[in-house]
Amino acid sequence: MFELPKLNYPKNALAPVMSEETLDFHHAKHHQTYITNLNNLIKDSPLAKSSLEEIIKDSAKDSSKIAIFNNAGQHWNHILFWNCMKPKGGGAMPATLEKKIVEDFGSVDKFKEDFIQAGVSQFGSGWAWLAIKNGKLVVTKTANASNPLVDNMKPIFGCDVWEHSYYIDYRNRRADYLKAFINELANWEFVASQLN
Ligand code: MN3
Repeated sequence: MFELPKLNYPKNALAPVMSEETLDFHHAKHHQTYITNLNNLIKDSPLAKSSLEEIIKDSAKDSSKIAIFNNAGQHWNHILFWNCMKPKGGGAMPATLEKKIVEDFGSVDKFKEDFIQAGVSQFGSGWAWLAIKNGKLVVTKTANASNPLVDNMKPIFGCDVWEHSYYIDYRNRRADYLKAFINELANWEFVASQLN
């Protein structure tokens, strides 16, 4: 049985960049629903004993398991998403992360530009990602519940661009939400910790 992880910060601690109302709906309602659905879908099946990553990789290859894939993917994606934010986030990156980003993107600004563009250009619901692919950092995007694990990458930073993540606070302004996420919420210490 999968369970809703606790947030590492109080629900009002990201305001005004991300409001308590948004976090409350997003964590307690949306994320919880994915977990409830996933638990119901895998109960009494061989997948009930698998890890979340195993469930995602197994169901990604099997179109009859699309409901399992969607709910497992969204559970994994949201766990990462909550960890990628902190109160008064953004700002300077740990040296290890900054060095790697400059190496692979040319500059921190170029990485941020690419990341925001990935989120803005994701048509409909989905995610923008920073992931490790063959030892190199790449920016990518996925639709709906998918994530780069499916393509043998390791996602280390992700932004939810489903409307439920920003519509209360930003209405239709997805670009403003992405800019605020990366410049005022990002927990770069956590992201740096995922490099290894
Ligand atoms: Mn979401």
